Amino acid sequence: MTDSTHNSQTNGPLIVEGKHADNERLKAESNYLRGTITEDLKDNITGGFTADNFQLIRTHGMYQQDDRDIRNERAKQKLEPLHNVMLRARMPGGIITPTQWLAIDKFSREKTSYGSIRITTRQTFQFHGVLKPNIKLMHQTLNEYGIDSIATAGDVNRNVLCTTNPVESELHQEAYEWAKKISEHLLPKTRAYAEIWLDGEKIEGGTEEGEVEPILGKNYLPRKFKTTVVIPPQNDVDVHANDLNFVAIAEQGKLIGFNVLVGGGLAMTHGDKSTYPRKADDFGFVELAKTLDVAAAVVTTQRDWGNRVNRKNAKTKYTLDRVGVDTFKAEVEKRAGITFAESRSYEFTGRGDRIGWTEGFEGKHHLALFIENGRLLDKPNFPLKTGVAEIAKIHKGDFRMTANQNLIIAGIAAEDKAEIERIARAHGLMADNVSVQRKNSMACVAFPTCPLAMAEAERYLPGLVTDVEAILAKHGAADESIILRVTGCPNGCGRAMLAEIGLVGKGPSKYNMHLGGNIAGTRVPKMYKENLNEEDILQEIDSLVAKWVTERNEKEAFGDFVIRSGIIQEVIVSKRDFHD
Ligand code: SRM
Ligand code: SF4
Repeated sequence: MTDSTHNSQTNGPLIVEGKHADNERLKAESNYLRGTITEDLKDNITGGFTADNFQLIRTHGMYQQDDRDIRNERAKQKLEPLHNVMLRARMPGGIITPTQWLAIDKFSREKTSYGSIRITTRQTFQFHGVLKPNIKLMHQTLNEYGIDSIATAGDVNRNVLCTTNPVESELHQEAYEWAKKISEHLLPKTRAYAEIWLDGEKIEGGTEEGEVEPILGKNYLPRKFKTTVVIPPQNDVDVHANDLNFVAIAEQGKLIGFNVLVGGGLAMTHGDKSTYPRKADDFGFVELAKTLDVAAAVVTTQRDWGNRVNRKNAKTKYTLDRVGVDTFKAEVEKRAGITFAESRSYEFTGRGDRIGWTEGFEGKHHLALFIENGRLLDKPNFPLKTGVAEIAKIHKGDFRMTANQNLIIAGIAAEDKAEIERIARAHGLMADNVSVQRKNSMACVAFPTCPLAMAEAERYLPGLVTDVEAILAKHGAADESIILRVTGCPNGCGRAMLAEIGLVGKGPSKYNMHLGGNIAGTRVPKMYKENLNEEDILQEIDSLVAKWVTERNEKEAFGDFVIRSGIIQEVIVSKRDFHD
């Protein structure tokens, strides 16, 4: 089965005319992402970055933040917010070595205010709370260990995801190599990062568009851009959240090419019907040799046709809906010098990580650890972070961060299994009583660090899951689960817009409830009830679960049930159905 939905075939203008958003000016004037960041770094009067640099540091993988729990208190004391940066590393496929892990562990303990390592929904880690005097040191430390944070934020192609399952290792290895190649190919070519953070040799920026950035251009992309390589039947990377996806097609275990899916994305804005989550469209199959050409062609088409006037409608998903899927696809074919072949058959059957031990290729063992919300921190009785560091000290394989915010200790030799499990259990990283429901639940960061959060997410999820576990048990379904995701605002970082129950922050302790995603992650859920408080949410889940367990067909998943039984309408074409 191929997952094909041509969302729309409109033929709107290729270019949106009008006054460009201010971000376009600042990118154009930035001298290829340099701005005046170096000068700003020397300014000790403020802990933050000023003017355009506030935005430009994003293209170097950092966001300026402050602790929202103490913001009002500091304002009362007439103090500037406690500015710091969050850093997000570039880790295609989420692979990190034990030596690299020990380095980031040390930095997070010694130089960040929160002391945590946060595994993200896009297979990498974030530091939160790095003060200005430590920023350069941070980049230099990471660089020493072969890690950078180039283009993990901003209007560029972000960290490239790759299915994490190491069981079919030969195929995974090939797919991972492509994730790395695509990441490198689409990376900004400017030397700004090396110059600013690593004291690299200064090279003049170039003046002609295309001279320095042949793919991204002088103004970079109209908006953020996200890419995955996925190995069916696992859809752990959630392809429909991404602008560009390469679905690995194998014959006799060897990778032969990719089906290409374009135009997924999950964000929306409350009250703005021109924004909506949207699934990616299937463009067809391409042979391996043309992979990078296709990647560049999709990126450059979006670069040239994406909306630079209104950032809310600037992502690839809106470009496809404006110009028409066939028009966009034909342009990609022209630019890549190919004709897409008919998509090869594949099927997605799930998205979760196989928590616990699995045995794979060449007699190696893998231990997937469930990390709630991806937050690695030493908590009383749960020294999770120390546990991972202790494992890193003896582990000879590597670590793989998953897009479900978990961590796989991959490639463990048989003789090391017992000791690694002992360490994991002793540090609270492995427990037999974690429910399937908890493993299938996810939340974004939200408070206290995210400036856009409207409601709690990461801090709300653990208690909510305990309540949902109790509801399932009450209805005799303790061993079952519903894909439950919470995001603190409609940007959707916790991918609630691909969940069976998705909660989207609306205001303090208020959420919109969406229903109807499916297990495979190929359906967008639709709003069921608006502005629910935490008590309402539990009541709604209680009555929905009661109906599900009594009225469902055999083995019918919750998300399928709510659609079949008419509780919610299926979203087939987002632009038409989502706000309907
Ligand atoms: Fe996200 C912005 C956290 C995955 C859609 N996201 C943010 C910021 C940086 C807030 C900001 O702009 O100041 C958040 C920082 C919070 C913090 O304190 O750490 C933030 N996003 C995250 C992470 C850490 C959530 C997590 O719990 O793991 C994820 C980091 C991924 C990474 O490593 O790169 C994260 N963000 C996502 C995803 C999910 C995905 O990609 O699979 C989405 C939805 C998919 C999509 O893009 O459509 C997502 N984040 C957004 C958006 C909305 C973009 C849009 O199309 O409008 C914003 C806001 C923006 O860009 O204007 C945003
Ligand atoms: Fe912040 Fe909203 Fe993303 Fe959550 S969904 S991390 S609240 S931007």
